[in-house]
Amino acid sequence: MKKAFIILLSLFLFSSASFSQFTFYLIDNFESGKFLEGSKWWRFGDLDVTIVSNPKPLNRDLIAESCGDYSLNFSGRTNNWYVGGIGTDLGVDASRFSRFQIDIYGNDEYHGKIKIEFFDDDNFNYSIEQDPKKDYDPVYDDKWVAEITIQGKGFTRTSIPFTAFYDVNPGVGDDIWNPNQEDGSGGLLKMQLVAIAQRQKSKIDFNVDNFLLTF
Ligand SMILES: [Ca+2]
Ligand SMILES: [Ca+2]
Ligand SMILES: [Ca+2]
Ligand SMILES: [Ca+2]
Repeated sequence: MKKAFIILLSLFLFSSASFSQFTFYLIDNFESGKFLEGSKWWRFGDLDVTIVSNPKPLNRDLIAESCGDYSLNFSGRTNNWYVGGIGTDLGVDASRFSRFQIDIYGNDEYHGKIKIEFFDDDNFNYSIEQDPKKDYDPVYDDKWVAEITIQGKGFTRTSIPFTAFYDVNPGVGDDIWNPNQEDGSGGLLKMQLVAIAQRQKSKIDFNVDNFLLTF
């Protein structure tokens, strides 16, 4: 109970000063001890994912404590930078939020990057049509990307404002960040996390946790 309270408290502290209302949208924190592949998540490329127990922090560490018991390990090797990723359907009106937050536990040896990808619905049909012949790029909707460099050991919290994401398909969609469910748009429909190695031929190995939309 105490632990649950600490987790909740730290999420509040880092998402908003307001205690009066629910101030974040939790995408996943893996505290179920399961990676729901096939129902909640899909996986692509050569990325391996495993639920792992979080190390107990040696000193007080609010962010490590807020990661609870479990996080999701990403591992894999590549000959050409790209390893693979995971994705989930969101289907939320994200217009009341302004940031994406994630906690990442790095590795001494392998750093690399994680790309965060968001898809908003611009042709008002609650779906992201993708072209399987063109890397599954969206046909009618925007794709927004931001990148995070993986640090060393310990949980690093990153909070990226939506304004820092950039549209990677100018001319497709309306090139406007509009994750709101208005006029028949499904809003923010989908998120993917993609692992990129630090060197062309290398490995990745890090844990991710607490995917949130926040203020
Ligand atoms: Ca967790
Ligand atoms: Ca669409
Ligand atoms: Ca676009
Ligand atoms: Ca858009």
